[in-house]
Amino acid sequence: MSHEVHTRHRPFALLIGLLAAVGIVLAGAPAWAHDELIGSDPAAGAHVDALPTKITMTFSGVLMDEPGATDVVVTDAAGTDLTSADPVLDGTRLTQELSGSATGTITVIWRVVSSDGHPVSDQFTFTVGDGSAVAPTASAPSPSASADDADAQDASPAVWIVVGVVVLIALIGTFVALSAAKRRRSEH
Ligand SMILES: [Cu+2]
Repeated sequence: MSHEVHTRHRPFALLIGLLAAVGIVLAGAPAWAHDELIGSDPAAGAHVDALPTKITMTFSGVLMDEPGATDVVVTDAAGTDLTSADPVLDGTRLTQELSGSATGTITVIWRVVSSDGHPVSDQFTFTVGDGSAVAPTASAPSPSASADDADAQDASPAVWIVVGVVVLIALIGTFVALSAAKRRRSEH
């Protein structure tokens, strides 16, 4: 996004800045918060011995359970679908049953509707089998998987609100400037 400020329009730029600031404050209100994936089993990036019979995902808020709102796609490296039923949503927990004995990199693509009514989606992978020469670690798999990719989405609401406010003000400003120019022209 360009932050160019034309000196001729300095008061206008100041107005945009003020309104953008208001937008940022509004964006911080809880009503704008999206639910995010806070953990899964298997965790993102985990190595497991065999394909589990199900994947569970835990979200930061109670998701909206509407027809078609929730979707989970689980595939192996070849793109084979591994799901064996529709995903089951229970409050903050989403469960997807799997079938088969796929190995290698498993990709989980999910889409849910956040408690604020907005769709949220992302994906993560985990690995079944040792795949390569990677020695399995003796420790237990860590149950708390942070969804790294989800963080990137968190910033977007505030940014888009600011962009929206700036665009709106720019449109109003353009309209006002054009009307003023037209008025001036007709006066002479
Ligand atoms: Cu939202």
